[in-house]
Amino acid sequence: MPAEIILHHYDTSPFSEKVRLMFGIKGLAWRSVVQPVIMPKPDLIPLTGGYRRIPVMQIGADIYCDSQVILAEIERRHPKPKVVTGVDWAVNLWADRLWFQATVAVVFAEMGDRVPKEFIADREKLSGRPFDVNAMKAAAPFMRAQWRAYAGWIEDGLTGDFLGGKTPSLADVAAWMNVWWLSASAPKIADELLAGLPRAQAWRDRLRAIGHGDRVEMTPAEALQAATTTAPSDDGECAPGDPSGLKKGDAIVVQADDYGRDPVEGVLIHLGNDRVTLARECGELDVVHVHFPRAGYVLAKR
Ligand SMILES: N[C@@H](CCC(=O)N[C@@H](CS)C(=O)NCC(=O)O)C(=O)O
Repeated sequence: MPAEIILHHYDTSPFSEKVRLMFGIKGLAWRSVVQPVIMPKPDLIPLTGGYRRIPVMQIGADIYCDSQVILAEIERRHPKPKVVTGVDWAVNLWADRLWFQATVAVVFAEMGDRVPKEFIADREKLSGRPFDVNAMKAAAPFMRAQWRAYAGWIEDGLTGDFLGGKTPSLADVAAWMNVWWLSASAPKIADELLAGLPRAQAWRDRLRAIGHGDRVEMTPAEALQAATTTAPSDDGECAPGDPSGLKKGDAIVVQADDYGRDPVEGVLIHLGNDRVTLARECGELDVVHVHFPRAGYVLAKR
């Protein structure tokens, strides 16, 4: 029996929503492990080796960190229907970074005063910057204008039912996260910012109707067990001439280049333009392969 797809996530996580929608588009069955919204995450860190962000996908002893590599792996294992086309990955990074920054500012300008202080302290540690609700309120008019400009691109890009044409593409999935989160946490503002954009509004309803595939809950202990009873899926290969100069077997450290930069150490086993994989041995787990995207991550020799 093939190993199950396990998603470590929590329901309010926008980056997880990208993956849940991808499961819906592909019609996949998956297991859901709900992780805490703030540190500590004692059931996640043993799998990732230090990476704390959400979502993380696990298939047996393969651990995929970051929605970029998660979506790429789902597309690779389940190519139908095809979701990734053209320069979708570039659109994905724009939606993850520029558009998301605007969404964060607009959302927390609205609900920042109601957020528990433990959450604020956690996110300050994660970003290395103050979580300043007053600054977000002051920036809100500018950020709302940015958000509206980005939503306008969606309106203009919708020549069919989806940005991908007749069927949803990765561009739809990437953009959806921002619209979904704002609509869920500040519905009145979302409606204001989508006013006069009828195609974007109908697109939001269409994506919402797709759902999340077939979700069944799993305990963190079962997920750890799934990692110990399987071996990683393949041995990987390192493309010669990679600009990093790194070679298979090197002891390396990988970390995000934006926030949540907790380093993950391991032995390099796969290096391509889109993905880096390291092998880690950890305690009661034998060997797990931990996969990260290249775009947005920094690698160094230890
Ligand atoms: N580039 C990452 C960003 C992930 C991210 O920022 N996730 C948020 C939740 S949506 C997070 O991890 N927040 C801190 C936490 O949950 O501990 C990705 O695409 O997965």
